[in-house]
This record gives sequence, structure tokens and C-alpha cells, in this order.
Amino acid sequence: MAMLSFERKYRVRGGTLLGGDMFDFWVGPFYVGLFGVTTVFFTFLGTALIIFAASQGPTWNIWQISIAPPDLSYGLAFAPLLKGGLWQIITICATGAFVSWALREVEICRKLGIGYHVPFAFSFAILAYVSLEIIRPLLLGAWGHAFPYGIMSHLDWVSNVGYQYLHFHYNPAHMIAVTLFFTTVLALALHGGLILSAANPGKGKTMRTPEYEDTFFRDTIGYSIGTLGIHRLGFFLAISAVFWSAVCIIISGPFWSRGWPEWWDWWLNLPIWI
Ligand code: UQ2
Repeated sequence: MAMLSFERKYRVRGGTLLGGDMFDFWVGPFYVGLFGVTTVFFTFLGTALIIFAASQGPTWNIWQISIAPPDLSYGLAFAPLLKGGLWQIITICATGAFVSWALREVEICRKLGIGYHVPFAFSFAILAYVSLEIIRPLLLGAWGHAFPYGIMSHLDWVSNVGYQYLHFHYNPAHMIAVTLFFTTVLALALHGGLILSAANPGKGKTMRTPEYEDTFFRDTIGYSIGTLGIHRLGFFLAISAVFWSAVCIIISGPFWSRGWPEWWDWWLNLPIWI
């Protein structure tokens, strides 16, 4: 079915989570929906506030602009606009825009009658942001523990928080997360390579079928995970990487406040050494 006639077929009312038929229409290729409206609202308000906050700062140098959260002394209270209050409203806008986008994806999945895997995966990306900017600061009792909005300043924050725990690579959850990120990259490289190789057998030759893909891996390592399996594996690896990233930063501070190298003392303290 051609794309245009397919779109005409599936562009039907219904599947909305909230708002009924009110925003159940398309603008050009884009589905709107109530959550399309809230996405646009939060995005425009948030972006305008970022530009305003930057205008109140000392520089327009794109690398140096930084919008900081309130000082630790404000705890979890609202701060004056120019003392972290803008950061707080921008954070509300960002979270509102991300969650709106996820819910708009859910509505589109419902219209199409497909699974919710894409919004489910995206929700893990939202979790990464929310862990750093909301969950961990809440657990630590101050918005000042969140990272600032700035290209260099957020990198400085990551570096500083890392050194605060002496050597962040000794964080066991960080180790698991890094391993999962690398494994995700390995899986995608294998998959992308395999698909491209089967699709490009050489000039004038016809594209190869999945049996060829299976056979390549059976011949090389004695095992093929399969065409559906590789996508299940990739999905699992990717969301697991983000999940353990969230774990590794949330435990840093709220549940472990010393250096991470010291955590491994549990090994030296086992009662099995003489
Ligand atoms: C595969 C398969 C695909 C693939 C890939 C494999 C035909 C098109 C990449 C091979 C993947 C394996 C054996 C799993 C590797 C495990 C890890 C943890 C990286 O068999 O089926 O479909 O794309």
C-alpha cells in the first residue's frame, strides 16, 4: 500500500487518552492531539524562558551561557526568578514537554493498533533526565543538587559530581551501565553491518534473504539470535543501559556519600581472609 493511501486509511478518529475529539486532527503530516498542543505550549514557554534567563546573564557566548538551579540554601522551596526560579520553571516546562511527547506517541500507537514499545523506550530517556533533575535533588533535599542548563556548565557539573565521589568509575551501577552502553553499540554495529551486507551483495546481484544473515552468524559463532531476536536484544540492552544510569546517579548521595572506591571495602571485609 502506498504511503499516501495508507495514511488516508489510518487517519481515523479515536485512540485519544484525554480531550476526546477536541484536537484529534492532523496539520500537514503531523498528528496534533491534546498532547501535541501541550508539547508545543511547554516547548515554546520553556525556550522563551531559557532565552530570557540568558538575557539576564553575563554573556551571549553560546558555550558559556548557563542557567543555574537555586542555591542549596533554598532547599526544595521556590526561589526568586533570577536566583534559580527561572531554572525551576524551565525544568517544569522541559518535563511537561517530554511527558507530553511520550503521551502523544501513545495516542498514535493506539490509533495504529501497534504496541507501546516506542513510548516505553522513550520513557527511559525521560527517566534519565528526571532522575538527575528531580528525583535525586528531592532525595538530597535541595534543587541546588540538580545540574545547570548550559553547554559547558553541565559538563563541569558532571565532572565535579564525579570527583565528589573520588572516582565514579568504581560505582558498581555505573560499571553495569557503561557495559550495557558498549554492548548496545556492539549489537547495533553487528545488526547494521549485517543488514547492509545482505542488502549490498555486489553490483548486479539481488539482495540476500534472512537465511543468509542467520547463516553468517551460525558459520562464525555457531549461533544466530534471529531477525526479531536482535531487535528484542537491542531494545533490552538500550533501556537497561539507561535504567542502570539512573540507578548509578540516584544511589550517589542519597544512599552512598563516601568515595566509590571505598564501597569495594566490602570485599576486603569479608570474614574469609586470614
Ligand atoms: C543475528 C540476526 C540478526 C542480526 C544480528 C545477529 C539473523 C538480522 C546482529 C547476530 C547477533 C547475535 C548472535 C547476538 C550477539 C549478542 C550480543 C550481546 C551483542 O543473529 O539474525 O538479524 O542483526
